Amino acid sequence: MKWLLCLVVVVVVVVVVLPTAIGGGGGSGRDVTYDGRSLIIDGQRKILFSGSIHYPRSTPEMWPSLIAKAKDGGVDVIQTYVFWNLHEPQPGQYDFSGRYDLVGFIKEIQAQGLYACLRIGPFIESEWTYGGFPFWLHDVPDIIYRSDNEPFKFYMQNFTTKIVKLMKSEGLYASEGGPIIISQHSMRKDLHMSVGPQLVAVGLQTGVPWVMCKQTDAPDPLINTCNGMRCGETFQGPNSPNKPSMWTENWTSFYQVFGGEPYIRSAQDIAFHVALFIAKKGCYVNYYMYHGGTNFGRTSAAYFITSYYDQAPLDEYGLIRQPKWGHLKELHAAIKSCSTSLLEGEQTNFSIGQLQEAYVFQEESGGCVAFLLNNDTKNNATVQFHNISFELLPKSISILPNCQHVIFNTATIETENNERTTTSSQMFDSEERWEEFTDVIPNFSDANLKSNSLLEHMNTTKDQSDYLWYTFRFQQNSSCTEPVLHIDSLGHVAHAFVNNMYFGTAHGSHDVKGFTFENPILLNNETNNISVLSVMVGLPDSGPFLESRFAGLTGVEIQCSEEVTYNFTNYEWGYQVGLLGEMQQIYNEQNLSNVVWSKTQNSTNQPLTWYKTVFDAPIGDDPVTLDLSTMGKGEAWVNGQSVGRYWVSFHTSKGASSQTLYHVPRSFLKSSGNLLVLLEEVGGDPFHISLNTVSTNDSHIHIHYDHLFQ
Ligand SMILES: *[C@@H]1O[C@H](CO)[C@@H](O)[C@H](O)[C@H]1NC(C)=O
Ligand SMILES: *[C@@H]1O[C@H](CO)[C@@H](O)[C@H](O)[C@H]1NC(C)=O
Ligand SMILES: *[C@@H]1O[C@H](CO)[C@@H](O)[C@H](O)[C@H]1NC(C)=O
Ligand SMILES: *[C@@H]1O[C@H](CO)[C@@H](O)[C@H](O)[C@H]1NC(C)=O
Ligand SMILES: *[C@@H]1O[C@H](CO)[C@@H](O)[C@H](O)[C@H]1NC(C)=O
Ligand SMILES: *[C@@H]1O[C@H](CO)[C@@H](O)[C@H](O)[C@H]1NC(C)=O
Ligand SMILES: *[C@@H]1O[C@H](CO)[C@@H](O)[C@H](O)[C@H]1NC(C)=O
Ligand SMILES: *[C@@H]1O[C@H](CO)[C@@H](O)[C@H](O)[C@H]1NC(C)=O
Ligand SMILES: *[C@@H]1O[C@H](CO)[C@@H](O)[C@H](O)[C@H]1NC(C)=O
Ligand SMILES: *[C@@H]1O[C@H](CO)[C@@H](O)[C@H](O)[C@H]1NC(C)=O
Ligand SMILES: *[C@@H]1O[C@H](CO)[C@@H](O)[C@H](O)[C@H]1NC(C)=O
Ligand SMILES: *[C@H]1O[C@H](CO)[C@@H](O)[C@H](O)[C@H]1NC(C)=O
Repeated sequence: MKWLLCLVVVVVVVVVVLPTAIGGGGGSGRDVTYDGRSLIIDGQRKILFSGSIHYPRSTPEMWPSLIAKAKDGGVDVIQTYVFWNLHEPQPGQYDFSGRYDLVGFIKEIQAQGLYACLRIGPFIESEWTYGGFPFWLHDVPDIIYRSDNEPFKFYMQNFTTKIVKLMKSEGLYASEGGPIIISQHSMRKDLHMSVGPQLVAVGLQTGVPWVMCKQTDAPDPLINTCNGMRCGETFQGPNSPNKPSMWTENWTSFYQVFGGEPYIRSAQDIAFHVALFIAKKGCYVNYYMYHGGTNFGRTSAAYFITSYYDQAPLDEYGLIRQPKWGHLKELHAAIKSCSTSLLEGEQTNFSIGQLQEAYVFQEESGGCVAFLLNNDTKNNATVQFHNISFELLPKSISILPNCQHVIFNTATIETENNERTTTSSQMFDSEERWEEFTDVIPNFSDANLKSNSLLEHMNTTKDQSDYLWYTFRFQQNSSCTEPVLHIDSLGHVAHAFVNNMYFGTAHGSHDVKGFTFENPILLNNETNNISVLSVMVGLPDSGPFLESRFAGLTGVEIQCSEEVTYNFTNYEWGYQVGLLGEMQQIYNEQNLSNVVWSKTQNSTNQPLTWYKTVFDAPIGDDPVTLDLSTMGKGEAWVNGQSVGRYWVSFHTSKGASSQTLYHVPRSFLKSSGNLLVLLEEVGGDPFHISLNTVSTNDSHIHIHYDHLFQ
């Protein structure tokens, strides 16, 4: 889980653009500095609430409303990573179009009057495929990622420079009048890495204090920050009195993997830990995530579902999640109402009971703020504070902006719950609707790549596809009475075909990637064609030595009888990267005729089958989602755009699918004649999928914003 990742030292470098770095710019720029208390913007200390929203996990059409809802929720700063592998698909070739329009996203933040925090990476982890690294880095000779390694540093600096120059040319740094007050050159330090590569970026002249999280010995001027769920309790504080206390990743929930349950973190728990962090002189809290969104296409890392942090204050679809959004909004307002005393007052803390504590900020002018904490998880506590008696709820913090009256208690939810409903818009249950194409199972003689060993999966596909066919042929030398095929794989999925017949599937999981396939098969007395389809469900995103990970088959045997076992591990293998339909891109309208489609008669349990149909968009503008609960495993495209990998047949320990609903952004749709293509690997029933709209029952909340973005 993610706590394990925290054993790996995490480094987040924040580049705060100093006024000295850019020459004034005619007074339109902002000065951003810091001291031991907080960031200082134009001479003013600030307590800032920040929310992570990742631009490629939604669509440009969704950005204005997401940002407006964050602003209305009391968020001051939008934080995003920069996704290297989206922007530089080939060395020196850049893409900033559509969902990748980083400049457009930052400009929308600016248009709505919020600040931005840009985490350029290059390593982002973030449950994103390959942690954000472009796969071509893998083939750079002698490269060792995230280390003091010249080839790595070259490409890292090359990309970082590209982004910084782009931001500068658009005038997006605060010092130029733009919204970016913090540019984190975020870099999770690997086990085998020194600080060296971080410092490379110092040369970028953005101007600059740096921040590193989970790095208590961050050398000056780097600011060490905290990541976690309970930074108020776990963070030892900045390592110098001149550095502010910042919490750069406070998890609002948790990511979810296929086979895993959703993680629900209560609004009360988040509010408690944010209030505690502020009480302990924290000045910056970032919600990771404020809106998680969707891992479209093949962008999620190994085994992650497409729905990302759906439990955040804004759900996957961008709908407000109550009471989380409202409770945090009230917390932000309570803290903002007394931010002068918090930032200017002298902080003391003292015991007001066995498990109760007061944190008080006292200004010379008389201003006073108190946080009264009850750390007893079960019982109310009656305490005396300033000669007034208070009854504190279990595990809660009360905020008293004048040291007399409670205006907010972290455990008291004033906001009503809301409920999300999906409304079926259409079914696909008539046979006339569907056509299908069963993909070709290649055999050894078809393979254009041959090798006398089992090749590593990623190095062979170069990430051009999730799919790699491993094929061989053989003639049995003795009669096989009960042949059993045995496959060892290091991930992630293997489907076995013998003489064009499907003999089953095996897979690993997020936590245990390796697995064994063992199923009886049927062999003939002539040449047998064995074709194993190895599938990856995203590249790894974390851990050391990412450049030398291994996936795919590692051993193959056929047990023929008690006495006879054939070992094909070192044998003549033939390979094919990708599926035929994938190579032909038959999910695009213009390529449909590249294969021959037939009417779908049998709906279920045909492996390796493509299905296509057309549908009209649901009326209205509620978000749209596909319910794929009757499918197995595969990928879905709408009008040529992939909504992501689905894997409904991977059940949790309680026997449920981790994800059945797959978000189809409104902007993917036209009013009618939308092409839906499903690739099903193991066998599913397309007749009983449905298209739904999603809404909540509290439509009284209206967020007003101008459509400033174009
Ligand atoms: C970055 O790399 C690309 C291609 O690899 C190259 O064209 C470009 O000149 C490089 N830029 C810098 C600043 O090294
Ligand atoms: C005040 O807070 C500090 C830091 O959290 C803690 O170590 C100390 O015990 C607290 N003092 C009292 C009197 O509770
Ligand atoms: C509250 O108590 C728990 C143990 O029950 C302890 O781990 C935590 O640090 C305490 N928190 C505060 C703010 O004192
Ligand atoms: C705890 O305190 C709250 C607020 O004062 C009160 O409403 C509630 O009844 C108390 N609960 C118990 C068990 O005393
Ligand atoms: C509380 O009351 C005592 C005695 O009545 C008094 O000495 C003390 O100053 C009071 N404290 C505050 C904070 O008002
Ligand atoms: C498989 O191999 C045979 C000959 O060995 C060939 O005729 C056939 O076309 C190949 N391909 C498929 C997809 O069966
Ligand atoms: C990757 O494949 C290339 C050939 O494409 C080969 O030369 C190289 O040794 C392979 N590397 C690894 C780590 O398997
Ligand atoms: C069957 O026997 C032949 C000749 O003895 C040998 O070349 C071949 O590899 C054997 N097949 C298998 C699957 O072991
Ligand atoms: C293969 O040959 C054996 C012995 O010659 C025979 O018993 C068996 O039925 C044959 N199997 C098939 C599938 O033809
Ligand atoms: C099959 O062969 C491979 C490579 O020679 C070897 O590592 C493996 O142990 C063998 N499997 C068995 C069960 O002997
Ligand atoms: C359709 O399904 C029936 C039974 O489910 C089966 O007998 C038949 O062979 C299937 N036809 C095709 C074309 O797959
Ligand atoms: C960031 O917050 C999440 C919870 O939201 C937590 O799981 C994670 O451990 C935190 N990061 C670190 C490095 O502590």
